[in-house]
Amino acid sequence: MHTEPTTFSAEQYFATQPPPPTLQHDVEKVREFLQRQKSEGRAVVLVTSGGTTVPLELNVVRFLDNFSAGTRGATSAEYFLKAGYAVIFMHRQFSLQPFSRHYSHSTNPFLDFLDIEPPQPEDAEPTPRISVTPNKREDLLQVLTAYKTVHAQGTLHTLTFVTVNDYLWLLRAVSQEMAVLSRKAMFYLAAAVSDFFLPRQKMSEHKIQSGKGSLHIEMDQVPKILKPLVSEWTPGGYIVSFKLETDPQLLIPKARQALERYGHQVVIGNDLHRRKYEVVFVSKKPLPALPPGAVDGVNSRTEESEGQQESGNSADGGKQEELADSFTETWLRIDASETVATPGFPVKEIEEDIVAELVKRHGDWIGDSQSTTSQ
Ligand code: 9Z3
Repeated sequence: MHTEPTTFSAEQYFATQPPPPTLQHDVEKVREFLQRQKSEGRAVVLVTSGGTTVPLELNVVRFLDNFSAGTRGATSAEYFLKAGYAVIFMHRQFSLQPFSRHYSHSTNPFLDFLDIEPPQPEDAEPTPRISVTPNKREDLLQVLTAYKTVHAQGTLHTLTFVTVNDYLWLLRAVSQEMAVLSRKAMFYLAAAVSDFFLPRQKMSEHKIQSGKGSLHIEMDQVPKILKPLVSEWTPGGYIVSFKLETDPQLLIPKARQALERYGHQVVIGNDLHRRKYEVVFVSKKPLPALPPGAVDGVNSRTEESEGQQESGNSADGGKQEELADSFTETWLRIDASETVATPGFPVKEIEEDIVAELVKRHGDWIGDSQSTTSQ
């Protein structure tokens, strides 16, 4: 059967695609969490993390997915918690999570640093004990202490999604709840969300059969939900989206385009292969204060970023050049070698610097509104 592609506005999307069955329950829990954080005076950040799936059948056997492991989101959530934020961590089921992420990779499996000690003669019960390998104790103690503290304070709330549909419904519902925090809410949209989906009305009910030879599927575009997020669902929130590209020349033009379209506060651009040690903050002027060591993209633009802009221009007939003056770019870079575990050297995570910069900008943003309202 051939059907025409449909362009869904956000409104049409939610009117035609069904909500996930757990939505109501999830929203109630989020509401309770937010009320507590509000009464305790905390700022709250919604961190989205991991990839979304796009099911191809209603009784789903096959789906499209993407590469995201959830490292950016899980790592950033830890730094936000450390900075005193309460965190709603909305992540793809089974992707990395704050704290446990340190031990869930196959490069650092936790079973490898647990020892079995045989029972001692003085033990009442002749059962072996489990202990932590001595050279791993310090690291584990740090992670465990941070984890226990967060649990005791009740500052981390976790939600899960699998499909792009789950993600969209949850994002809308959670952001609407977060509106009660006004400027004290931050949105850190690091999840890698599919741009395409198969509407329920076009899905095959049962497993697609292989007998007909090749498979042709035409997908529709996922609606751009940043627009209603910014203007309707959570007015006042500080919104940070991510832009992922594999062609570095597109990074800044695309980030600017997103800011122009949606009118939010920051787009963090990252290149697929360089994302662990280099990102660029793109925002509208006026210029915020720069972090120590960061390169000012407007006043002392590097050769490299000039080059990126010029080649970005060709695609849009000079529009980028016109726009260049109203944007600022701040590159955050760390040494790639520091991101790899080396005995005797601490691993540096770029998320530490990303979060520090955002906490500062968000603080300014909250402060701005207080000075405006008190006037
Ligand atoms: C990102 O760009 C994230 O930084 C990564 C993190 C997905 C690259 P990992 O989970 O990777 O640490 O493995 N997220 C946003 C990607 C995205 O889909 N952005 C949309 C776009 O680029 C806009 S919302 O069009």
